Amino acid sequence: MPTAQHLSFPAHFLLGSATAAYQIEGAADEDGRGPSIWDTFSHTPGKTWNGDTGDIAADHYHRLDADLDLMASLGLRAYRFSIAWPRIQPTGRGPANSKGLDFYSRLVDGLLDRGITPIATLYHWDLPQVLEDEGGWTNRETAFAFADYARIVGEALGDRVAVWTTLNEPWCSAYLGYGSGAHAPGRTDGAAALTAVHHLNLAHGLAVEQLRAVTTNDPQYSITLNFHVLRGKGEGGEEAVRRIDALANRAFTEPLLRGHYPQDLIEDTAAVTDWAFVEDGDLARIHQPLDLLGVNYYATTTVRLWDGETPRQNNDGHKDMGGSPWPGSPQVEFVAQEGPHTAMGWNIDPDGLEELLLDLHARFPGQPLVITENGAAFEDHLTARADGSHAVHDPERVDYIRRHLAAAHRALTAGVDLRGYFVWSLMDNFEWGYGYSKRFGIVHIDYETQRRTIKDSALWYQELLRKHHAQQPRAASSH
Ligand code: IFM
Repeated sequence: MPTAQHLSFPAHFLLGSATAAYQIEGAADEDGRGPSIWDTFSHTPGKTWNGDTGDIAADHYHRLDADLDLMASLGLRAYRFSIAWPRIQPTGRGPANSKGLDFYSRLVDGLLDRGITPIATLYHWDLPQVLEDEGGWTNRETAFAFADYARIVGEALGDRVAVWTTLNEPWCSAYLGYGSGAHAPGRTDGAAALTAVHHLNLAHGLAVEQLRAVTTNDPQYSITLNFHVLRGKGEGGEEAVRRIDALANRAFTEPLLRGHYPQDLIEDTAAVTDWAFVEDGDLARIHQPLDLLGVNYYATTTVRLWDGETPRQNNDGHKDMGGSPWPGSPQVEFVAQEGPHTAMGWNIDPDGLEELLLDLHARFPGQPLVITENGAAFEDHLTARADGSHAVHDPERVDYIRRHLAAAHRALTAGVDLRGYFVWSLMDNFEWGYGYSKRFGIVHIDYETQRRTIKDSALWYQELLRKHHAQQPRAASSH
């Protein structure tokens, strides 16, 4: 197994792992949780692989203590999880459901008791279905409902959570949810997708305002974006990159970090929308100081301008469900990436991560960054040992994580203010439209028995964590 010995990060650097509520919790109908758009979507025939749903998932809701012990046994000192809005407000509005809050309070306390820093994401895609029935993220009111939800959660956990992330990958929520139809709620309307982009950005700003007003432990505030690292091909490659960069990256970074939408984005999408959904004052509210910018990175994307004659290639790494996640840019073609690939069909390119970090550092000097997701799905095989225990030998995942950590380390050495790395994911889980067919975990889940098996990648990570933490004492529990 490759050694972790040569990767040495600064003592304050957070090394952790990440999950999301709908992907692991299960207990979809318990303790007052209301339905989310992912319940509706996954229960709709043809939307997910094999008709899989998150009804049971990794049953984390019922196995909280054992999973916390598992994290501690791996030596984790930081854990990024998400809070399910429909557990807190089953219909997306109104008073808090105390049983929902209690679950996350126990999770946070359980982490702190084990010396693990809690990093909470408020929204990892599970919008209460009632809000979607009123327009979802195309309805401006959803942003204000989100702010109320943020306040409720902040009042309950705002004395203990160290880092608040408002949204995870709003690109996916907007463009896959409302443009391509690959994610819940499964709409295929480019104008709706762009409207959702703005309301998600607004929701972020409003939520940070609310959190700041109620938290008491001086936490950090962040948002996580899934950046598209783009390579242009052929004559029109540069123009193709510009267009997709505007839609995928700058539609978020510019309002969030600079307080405006890019002019070229507005022009590129003029035939789709007039952007009238941006109201006076919105951009000032979106443009909040961010303590951390979360970076999710898995692969690169190659684009070129379509010649209009040969069949248009659409290899953007997402399921084709009929619509386009690229409103206003039908002339851009997504070219198949050279291998090697993961089980998702995504190319493996650690240099892309280094390039991204250096680029963000150059464009937004002084903005601290954290890698909130990086990891890989591979075809894992559970093997039985003579003593009856189990193992998963996943050298490709070890290699993937090791090489991406090395790329992060190079960026750090080059001067990027990088504060941490979170492997996706702690455990195998519901991979959205791909259901349980893709395994990203460093811990294997047997979905029949819910048995957890530590993969070789987790053992490798444990060794890295052991060496890293040898530099610093364990933080005392602070609750
Ligand atoms: O599983 C997802 C996660 O929910 C968001 N980021 C990408 C991961 C892998 O597709």
